[in-house]
Amino acid sequence: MNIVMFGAPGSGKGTQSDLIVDRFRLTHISTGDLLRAEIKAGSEIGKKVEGLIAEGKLVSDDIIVALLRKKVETTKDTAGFIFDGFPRNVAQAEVLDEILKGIGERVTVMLDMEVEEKTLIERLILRGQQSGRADDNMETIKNRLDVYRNVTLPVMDYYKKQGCYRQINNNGTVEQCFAQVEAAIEDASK
Ligand code: B4P
Repeated sequence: MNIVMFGAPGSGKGTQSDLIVDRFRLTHISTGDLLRAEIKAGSEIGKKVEGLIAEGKLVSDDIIVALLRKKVETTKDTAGFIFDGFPRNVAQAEVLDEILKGIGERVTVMLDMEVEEKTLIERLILRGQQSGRADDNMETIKNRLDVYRNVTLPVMDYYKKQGCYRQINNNGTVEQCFAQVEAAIEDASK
């Protein structure tokens, strides 16, 4: 079982991934978390990506693919992966297929988290106030939404063509969303 969590910034990919881990015992890979860990550690990669993330831009495919590949190839004995925040463009989607093929796997289901834009912005602003995350401010959120529309949205068609696309409505509560997520995963695993 390999799940791609897809959606606009703040659509709940990370929140639902944590619940999926508890219920289905999969390995959670959040590319946003991997990058924030590099920044916190003060690594060369962290120094390269810090400014880009604060501006709401995507980091380069080279950097993100190397981090992801290492994480997948060094994880042993797992029932599968949750890819949270990856792929964010079609080139990354193609690389993910190639990495999974290398370990005899494929994407089982892609969960597209749909949230109204007004709600997305409210949730991200609230998180920014609570956590101090550098990219959760109005100006950066606008940039992140532009990148999502222009660069990330075509990934949806990529998975529709593969027949593994599922839409999830996350305008309600976390629990209402997870009920749909759980049903979609159970359906995909039949
Ligand atoms: P990410 O860390 O992936 O951040 P995100 O898309 O903003 O968040 P997510 O959708 O997970 O929202 P969450 O559950 O937290 O990316 C950050 C940056 O890293 C990117 O801008 C980019 O620069 C870089 N990056 C990452 N991956 C990359 C890649 N593959 N290629 C290039 N660059 C990459 O939810 C948000 C908030 O809403 C939370 O506070 C949560 O509590 C709340 N919430 C969720 N569901 C709710 C609900 N139902 N009701 C009320 N609140 C809810």
